[in-house]
Amino acid sequence: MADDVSLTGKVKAKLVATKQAWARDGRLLTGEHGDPEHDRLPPGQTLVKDWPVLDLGVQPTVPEAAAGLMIDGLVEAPQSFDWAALQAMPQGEWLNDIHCVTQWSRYDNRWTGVAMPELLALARPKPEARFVTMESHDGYTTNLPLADLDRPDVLIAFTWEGKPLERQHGGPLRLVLPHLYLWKSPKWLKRITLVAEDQPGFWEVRGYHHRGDPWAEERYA
Ligand SMILES: Nc1nc2c(c(=O)[nH]1)N[C@H]1C(S)=C(S)[C@@H](COP(=O)(O)O)O[C@H]1N2
Ligand SMILES: [Mo]
Repeated sequence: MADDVSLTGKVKAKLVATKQAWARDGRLLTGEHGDPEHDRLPPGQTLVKDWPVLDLGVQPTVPEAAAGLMIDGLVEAPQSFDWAALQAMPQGEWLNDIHCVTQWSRYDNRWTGVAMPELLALARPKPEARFVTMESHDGYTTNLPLADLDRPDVLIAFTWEGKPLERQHGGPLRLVLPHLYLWKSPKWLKRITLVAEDQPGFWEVRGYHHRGDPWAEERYA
């Protein structure tokens, strides 16, 4: 699968160092606990109208022929969906708000894609699977409790606002997981591995929270 993928750009070492320092210093923390029932903006966040691009600086070009998703690890039936298989799954539409730990939030993003529980159900998680690690074409990794992935509001997205997802935002496919900070939503996703023990990913080993609930300001570990 990865053979057709070309990488452009190089890792932004300065951005990584800055974000690591934020985690060390506990930057942006307000100490408030937001209430999603009454508020729309989580504590410490700023609303933006445009859609910022945030990544390590290495943006892969993934042709549809090379795009797909593997679901493996602690599952009864490991899956390897190619692009056509993903398109053949039941498609849905979602509208949600997204929240990046570097402080911006963006309201009313309209996506189409496939609901994550539909894909996980085909793989049939084993009872001992409690966490996932996710891997992308740029080498990025992040981790989650399986329960946070296996929700009907979590999707593999192919379009945004009616257009194919742009490469800079993770096209041709990315995860969209709106209830946690956006670093838990890998762009250019290629693999989800179910595991028994939590395994920290790229930002989590650099001081970021293992779960990342924006309402509880779970920015840092
Ligand atoms: N593959 C990959 N996915 C990633 C990242 C990354 O560097 N590589 N950055 C994360 C971070 S920190 C954020 S805030 C969002 C940004 O998504 P956007 O660029 O579409 O706004 O992608 C997340 N997913
Ligand atoms: Mo982010």
